[in-house]
Order: sequence, then C-alpha cells, then structure tokens
Amino acid sequence: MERVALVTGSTSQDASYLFEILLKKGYKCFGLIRRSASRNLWRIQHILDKIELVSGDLTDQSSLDNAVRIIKPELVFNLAAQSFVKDSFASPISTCDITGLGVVRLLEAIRSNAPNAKMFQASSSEQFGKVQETPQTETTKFYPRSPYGCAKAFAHYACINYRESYKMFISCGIMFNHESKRRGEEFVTRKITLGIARVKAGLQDKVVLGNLNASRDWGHAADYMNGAYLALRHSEPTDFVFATGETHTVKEWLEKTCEIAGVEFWNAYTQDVTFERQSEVDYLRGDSSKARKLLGWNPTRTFSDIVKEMYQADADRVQTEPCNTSEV
Ligand code: NDP
Ligand code: GDR
Repeated sequence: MERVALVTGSTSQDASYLFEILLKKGYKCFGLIRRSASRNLWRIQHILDKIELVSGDLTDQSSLDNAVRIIKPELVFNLAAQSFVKDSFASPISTCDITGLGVVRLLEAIRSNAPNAKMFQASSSEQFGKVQETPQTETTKFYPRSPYGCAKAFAHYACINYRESYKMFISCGIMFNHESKRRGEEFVTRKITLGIARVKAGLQDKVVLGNLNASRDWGHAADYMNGAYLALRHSEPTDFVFATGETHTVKEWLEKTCEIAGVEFWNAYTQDVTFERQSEVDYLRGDSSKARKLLGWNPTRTFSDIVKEMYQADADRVQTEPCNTSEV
C-alpha cells in the first residue's frame, strides 16, 4: 500500500526539509497551503513537481476535514502556525486562532476522517518561556511569555488530551530554535546573516537589532525535521525535546557572523527598542536525552556550521538580489 503523508505549513522552512526526507523514504507527499495573493513557494520550488499541494487553512474546519478525508494520510505533520513571536503581541487573537485553536481543528479533522493516522505537533521551547529549570526537558513546567508561547502550550496540551482521550497516535516535538539558509528574514539569525552580508557588500550601514542578551539553543532545521520523522516511527506516541544542549546569546551570533564576514563587530549594528519584546524569554537550553536514547536522534551541525551556512548563502544572494532588510 502507498505510504501517504500530509504536511501543513507547506511553505515553511521546516516543511522544505521534511518533504525532502519523506520523499527519500518513498512517501507520497501532500502539502496543505492556504490561499494568498502571492504564493511564497521559493523554499519548495525544487520539489514542487514531486509533491501535491492541497488548499486548506488552520482557521477553517471544513477545509481541514476535506483535506484529511480525501488524502487519508498515514502521517500528519502539523508545521503550520503564526510562528513569529514578536508579531504575536500585535496579533494575539489571530495567533491563538491559528497556532492554538487551529491544532484542535486539525485534531478533530483527523479524529473524524483518519483516526489511525499518526500526527506530529510542532511544539516549541517558547512554551518554557521564563524557564523554571535548566536544562529544559519534557517534564519542565511551562511558563510562556508571549501570545505565541501561550497558544503553543495550549496546542501541546490539546494533543496530549486527544492522545489520552481517544488513543490517537500523537507525538509532540518540543523543538528549540532551528535555523537554516531557508529561515524567514524576520527571525534574528537570518536578519543578522543577511544584514551583515549587505553591510559587507556596502549595501547597508548597520543591522538594527533589539535585545542582544537573550540566549537561545540554536540547531539546524534539517536535523529537527529528521527528529519529527523519527518521532512518528517510534513505537509509542510521546513527547520529545529536540535541542543541541548548547546555548548562545544573540550577541554571540552577531559576533560569529561578523568574524566569518570579516566585518568590524562594533561598527556593524545599532539597537532600537522597536525590536524588543513586551516580555522576553531570556535563556533557553534543552536536554534532548530522551530523543537521543529512544530515537537515536542527534544534531549533526554545530553553532559555527550553521552560522557559516547561513552567512555564505546570504553573501551569495546579495550579489544577485540586493533586497532591503532594515524594516523587519
Ligand atoms: P515558518 O514561519 O517558516 O512557516 C509557518 C507556516 O505556517 C507557513 O507555511 C505559513 O503559510 C503557515 N501558516 C500560517 N498560518 C496558516 C493558516 N492559518 N493555515 C495554514 N497554514 C498557515 O515556520 P518554521 O518552519 O520556522 O516552523 C515550523 C513550525 O515549527 C511552526 O509551527 C513553528 O511554530 C514551529 N517551531 C519552529 C521553530 C523554529 O525554530 N523554526 C522552533 C519550534 C517550533 P504562509 O506561507 O501562507 O504564511
Ligand atoms: P524566537 O526567534 O522568538 O526565539 O522564536 P527570533 O529569532 O525572532 O528571536 C530570538 C531572540 O532574538 C532577539 N532579538 C531579535 N529578534 C528578532 N526577530 N529581530 C531582532 O531585531 C532582534 N533583536 C534581538 C529576540 O528578542 C529573541 O530573544 C523562534 C520562532 O521560530 C518560533 O516560532 C519558535 O517556536 C521559537 O524560535 C523556538
């Protein structure tokens, strides 16, 4: 029988890597995509002829019911979300509708139309927020610090509740920050690598940033999507932390990028409170022992590898597309 996977958030950084993994494993891949005036397909352009896109929106129950009923997937990966933390303060209602309630809509669509499907939920280290212990594990108490973090925590508990109430196979991956050359330009890592590439090319004076002291446990998106795939191959549904166990400040990311670029760090940036959060997550560092032990999962790229990959891709890109990032 053909193995069929449905991925929501088809245009995301993560879906682009997950589709590559699933295609290699022989899955027929469907990607849920919402309507938009201009489709944002650049991350999956190279595999568009190998996957099938279906219309659907996490805010619309009937579109999810239809997609799951027609596709009858064996695996469902829920990657769709309003995922930009800063914007969640400006749009708390729509963030909670998509990132929180949207997950319940998807769970209902699966329960009604493909109850034996296995589902992966993209949970987030933002659920730990003001951390209650370090390093953070699957059992660390949540203390979210943004509407996004609250919505993800709600979605996480909803998944556990459906797993326990209806015996559905639902696993949550509590993923710490993961980056790549396909990362959105609004996130700080990409803002820095693209901004410094532009500074180096003489296209921009400085990168304008907010809080440089926040610490994040940064890994690579391809590694984390391998973890998502492994989580659904595991014999039991459960929750896994995916993290490197290493933490670095935003300032360290900036310093490393400047070092690679050969740009003077002190001259390369300014700070503006516009880019600060109403309430910040100061420090994250995850303990992924459970995933390492049960799934044989390991992150394969170092902090330095990731910064280099992203800077190099952006340095190449500014030669052909000198776009402006100063507003994000
Ligand atoms: P992106 O921000 O790159 O992509 C988000 C995706 O969600 C886009 O495809 C977007 O589509 C889609 N989407 C947004 N709203 C809706 C909606 N109403 N209905 C259907 N689709 C929608 O995400 P990432 O690749 O960074 O992350 C993937 C998932 O993992 C997200 O759920 C994120 O919250 C979570 N996560 C990410 C981490 C990270 O560090 N990257 C860490 C922990 C969790 P469109 O193009 O139409 O906007
Ligand atoms: P985060 O990622 O909020 O951790 O969420 P982001 O890259 O937006 O911020 C990381 C840290 O950098 C600080 N910062 C800035 N951030 C942005 N975006 N722009 C700036 O100019 C800037 N200056 C400093 C932030 O204050 C923050 O402390 C990401 C998303 O992918 C979520 O969807 C995911 O769940 C979590 O990672 C884990």
